[in-house]
Amino acid sequence: MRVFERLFAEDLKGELCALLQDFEPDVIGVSIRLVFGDELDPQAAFGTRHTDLRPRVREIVEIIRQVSKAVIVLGGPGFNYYAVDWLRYLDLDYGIRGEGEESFPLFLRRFEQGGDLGTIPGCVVRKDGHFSSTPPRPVEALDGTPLPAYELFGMERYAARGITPAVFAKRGCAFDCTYCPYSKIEGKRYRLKSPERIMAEIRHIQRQSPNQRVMFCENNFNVPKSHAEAICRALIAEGMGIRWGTGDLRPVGVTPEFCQLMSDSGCFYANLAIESASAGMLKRMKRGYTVGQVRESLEALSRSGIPFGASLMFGAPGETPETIAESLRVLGEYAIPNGVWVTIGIYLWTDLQDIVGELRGQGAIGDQDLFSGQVYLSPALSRSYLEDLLIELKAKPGYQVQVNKPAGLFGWEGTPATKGKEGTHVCA
Ligand code: B12
Repeated sequence: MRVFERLFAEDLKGELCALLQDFEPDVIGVSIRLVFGDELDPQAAFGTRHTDLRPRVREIVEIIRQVSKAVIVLGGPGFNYYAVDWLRYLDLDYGIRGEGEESFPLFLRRFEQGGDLGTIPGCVVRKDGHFSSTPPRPVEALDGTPLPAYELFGMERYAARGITPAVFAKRGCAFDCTYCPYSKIEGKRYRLKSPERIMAEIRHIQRQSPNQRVMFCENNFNVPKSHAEAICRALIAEGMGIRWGTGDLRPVGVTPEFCQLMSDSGCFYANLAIESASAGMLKRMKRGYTVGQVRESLEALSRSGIPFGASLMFGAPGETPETIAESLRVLGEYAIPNGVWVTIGIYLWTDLQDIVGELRGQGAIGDQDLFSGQVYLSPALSRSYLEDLLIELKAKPGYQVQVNKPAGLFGWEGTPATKGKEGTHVCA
């Protein structure tokens, strides 16, 4: 098996063709991470970060087709939401939704030995112009999955770019936040990796990578809290000298004792995923915690010495200038060493987000094509208010703002906004 990493390609066509001609694979898996992503779109107002990445995937697939007869199979987090849309867009026959550890090897076995590819969990197949799919099946025992084949990736290249190796300590999410699809994708029941397995994974990373840091990449690192504590204790006991971070700490149970444990076990960074500090919005977004718990967490982290940041998400249904002011007031009371990341506008990725069903129910979006990118922004946030807000946020030390795709929003850039019923604005 060989891996081609698009991120490091300087001459995409030349390098990819050379690899394919040398290796001559029978099957090529293409992992799609993002549909709309991280790069600055120079056309967009106010430093929005939306860029349509689909043409880049198409470019890769077209290069493959020019030099290889291999069967192409799509997968990855950017594929899961859209499946058939991607196969149509790229004119391909196979993709696998969901977790790949069991399904992809099964696909390869059946491909080689014969058998029905269509019944493989998560498989989406086009046959005679018709698509059929089998529901994904989550991997039950994560400890039983092989350690990631980092030796195929050249980990030093990632380290040189400052990209930290990632560890998933569990899958699953018990919560129902209205804008997030995780609990539906991963299931509500937690499937935990044992601390022993996690330590083995970290040792494996240490052997392969010059990077002596890892990021825990699952949602809500501190849920279940006992699991997070067990990981911290195991890290202390192992004494590996590894430093770890998490991009998603839930503001519940972040006590001084818990912070101490995080700190003692080598935590170099934690993002407190607050999203809102308005009581009304926390309820509306079904975040499942209170402003009091947000404050307790900020208090404990502030005293812990852990370099932490916080994130906010503005613009969900019910958001008003007042609810935003409430959130900013709370955060303004604390020193947040690594700053605050503010996202404005809620991406509508998939029907698995409750907010999408809610908006469809209100007639605010119909059978709209989510694959082309849709963003929701509460209609109570007027254009002039948003312009002032952006100026206010950018003037705050340590605040970073991401505006999700305002193209067409309230006439920014000259395109009229799509106005839904009941005063909801949905921007395409
Ligand atoms: C960790 C993470 C991050 C971390 C990355 C840290 C790091 N060191 O890697 C950080 C915080 C930096 C990040 C940033 C962003 N992220 Co992010 N991130 C994730 C997250 C939680 C996990 C991705 C990951 O590492 N997975 C590890 C691998 C092993 O698991 P996996 O990807 O799920 O792969 C499995 C399957 O997909 C499948 N599979 C994967 N590839 C293939 C290939 C084939 C052929 C097959 C058959 C199967 C298969 O098998 C794998 C094992 O089961 C996902 C959400 C999620 N739970 O998937 C979002 C996610 C990928 N991120 C997302 C976004 C939007 C972003 C940002 C653009 C956020 C922003 N700023 O707006 C940036 C972009 C960064 C960039 N340039 O790429 C979105 C993408 C949505 C989309 N459809 O485009 C996701 C899906 C979250 C969401 N909103 O739903 N992210």
